[in-house]
Amino acid sequence: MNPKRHLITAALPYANGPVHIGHLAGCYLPADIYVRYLRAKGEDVLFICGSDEHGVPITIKAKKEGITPQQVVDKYHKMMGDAFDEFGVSFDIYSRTSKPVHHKTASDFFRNLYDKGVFTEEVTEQYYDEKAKTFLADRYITGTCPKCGNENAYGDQCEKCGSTLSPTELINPRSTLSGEKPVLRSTKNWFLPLDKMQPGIEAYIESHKDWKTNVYGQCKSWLTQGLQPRAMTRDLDWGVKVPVDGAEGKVLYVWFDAPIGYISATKDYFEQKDDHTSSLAKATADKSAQWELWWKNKDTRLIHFIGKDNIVFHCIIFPAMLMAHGDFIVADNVPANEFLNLEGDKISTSRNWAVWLHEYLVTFKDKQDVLRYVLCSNAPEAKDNDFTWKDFQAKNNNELVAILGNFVNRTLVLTHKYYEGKVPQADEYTKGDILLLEEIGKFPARIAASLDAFRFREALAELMNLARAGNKYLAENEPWKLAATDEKRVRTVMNISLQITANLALLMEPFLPFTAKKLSDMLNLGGFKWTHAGRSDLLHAGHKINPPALLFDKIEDPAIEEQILKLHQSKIMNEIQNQVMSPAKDETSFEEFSKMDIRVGTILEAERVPKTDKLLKLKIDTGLDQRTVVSGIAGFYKPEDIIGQRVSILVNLAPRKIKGIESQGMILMAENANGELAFVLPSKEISNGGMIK
Ligand code: B3M
Ligand code: ZN
Repeated sequence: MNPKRHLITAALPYANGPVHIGHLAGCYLPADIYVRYLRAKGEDVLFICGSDEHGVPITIKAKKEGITPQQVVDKYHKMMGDAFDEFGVSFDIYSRTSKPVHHKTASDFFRNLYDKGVFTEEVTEQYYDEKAKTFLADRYITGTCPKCGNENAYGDQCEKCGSTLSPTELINPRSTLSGEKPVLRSTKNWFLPLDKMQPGIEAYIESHKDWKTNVYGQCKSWLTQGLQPRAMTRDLDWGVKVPVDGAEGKVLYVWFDAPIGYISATKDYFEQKDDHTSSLAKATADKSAQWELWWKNKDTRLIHFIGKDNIVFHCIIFPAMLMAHGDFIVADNVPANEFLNLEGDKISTSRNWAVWLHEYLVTFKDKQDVLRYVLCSNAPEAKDNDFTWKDFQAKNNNELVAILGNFVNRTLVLTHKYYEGKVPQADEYTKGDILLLEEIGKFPARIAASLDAFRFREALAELMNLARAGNKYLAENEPWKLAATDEKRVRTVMNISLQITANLALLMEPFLPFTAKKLSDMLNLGGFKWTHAGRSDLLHAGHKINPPALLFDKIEDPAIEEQILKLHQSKIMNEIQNQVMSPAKDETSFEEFSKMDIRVGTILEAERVPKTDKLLKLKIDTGLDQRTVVSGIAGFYKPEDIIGQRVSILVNLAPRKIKGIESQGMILMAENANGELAFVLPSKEISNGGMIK
């Protein structure tokens, strides 16, 4: 298509917690880079986002924090909006789904489909809490997992074994609201008959084989399994009320109303600001005509940036809703990313395993672009990826400082040193110069091709290649060596280096907007845009540039160690909080306890017990003797690592045969919440045979 305008949406994040690096890398950063690129090219763009303020995630958070759902969304909507702002995510509007304009839009949309007879009504049995007098969303029910026996599984999922569950599968279900056993009650809800809509959806997906493989593949797999009707209403009191008779106590399913949030945010934008520069929009004074132009005109290209867990909602359910309505365009592309992990572990708000944007800025003040750079260069575009602090430091020090910053700084410092900050006139170009200038001319199209294909890592890598080319050019020509002997050549080399610097300033803007601004200001580059990049006459001879300042500086070890320490503390806090305490044992007497002969000893030899996973055969010096003990620690310790290890050993335990070996005693081990074992040791050096009492 040859679009007249681009409507870019980024997933509406739940307003139930601050923004972390996973959010940024998954969806907001690529969306922002793409939007900045389109704007730089002079395209007509609208960049839409807002907080998703409905659904069970919000009510659960409210319960946890002991405040109302409204207080939850007010708090986090503000925090999230501020964080996006601080990191340069340049939404045209950051709206919210608790606004009246959204309630009306979503409610009207539902009513439109209802009046057309799109929904089917179904009565199903749902768990009801008789004490709290409410139906229970899946997350409000806990019970024993039928698969692994975990006593704290949720109605939709067991977090211990990872199984997807339905509430009725739980053994011994309990309501988290009252602790009571819930009862099944019938309730009527409205379903979107996706089964009947499958052919239309299928045709839509098939016409988009150009989508990213992960996105197209997931859609295909849903279609192959066969779409099922899905309830579009819920028995819940937080959300958009279902606008039909007989629906008291019901709200729209959050995944029905949230994507409509893109439409209401667009309306909100035009209500707040009626001077958008779209030529057609300007011509129409009528506000509704303005938002409708963006949502109903076939010349609009709609693109949803999301994370992979939202694919089905954006590629199947929302398009099905839009098609059933009939007035709207559907997405032309849905460039979903996979997930970003943190130091090898899944990012989690509830486990506080995250790097929060607002906290990042406390340590790394004014280093927004460093994070943007690291997250983009390591973006989980085709598969899940890992963020580590060591890698963050390496990318800053070895790439931003050593390549980009170094090239720019050398160029600007020399320009000031030799020419008092005035761009020198180039003399004759060598063959090499001409080749290089030709090469520079190709960068914009190359970067653009990657961006057009939503390959942001590749685009950023190209940008860095331009800086590399600059460094190579300086290194090969060594203007600092020629300064005294070949004044003409130095002028040419410096002129070309300055042109590369100016090109970098233009081309980096979508990725590193803060640095681009800083560099453009240093170069006095006003007026030039992305579309001018590739040229070698951006800076005319005599053009005055400002004194240089470093674009990036080195990040030292202590700052990184502090971040790693913070994560470790988080992990320990989680362990403590999640520890399921074994109940206290029955009382015992001192006499009983005194019968135990526990000594300090040392492991002399260790080997695996053949054909077992867990057992090690140990030879231990107990101070009294040397004896053999079979111990179930092979899952945690390698034989070769524990020779010489001090231990505590129960020496008067009756011997018994384990796998044909006589075990003469037992090593004492401590166990943490994850079932990991550690040796129990005296806090001071006590020699073998020392008693533990
Ligand atoms: N709030 C889920 C999420 O934050 C959901 C996205 C809505 S997009 C319309 O991942
Ligand atoms: Zn389980």
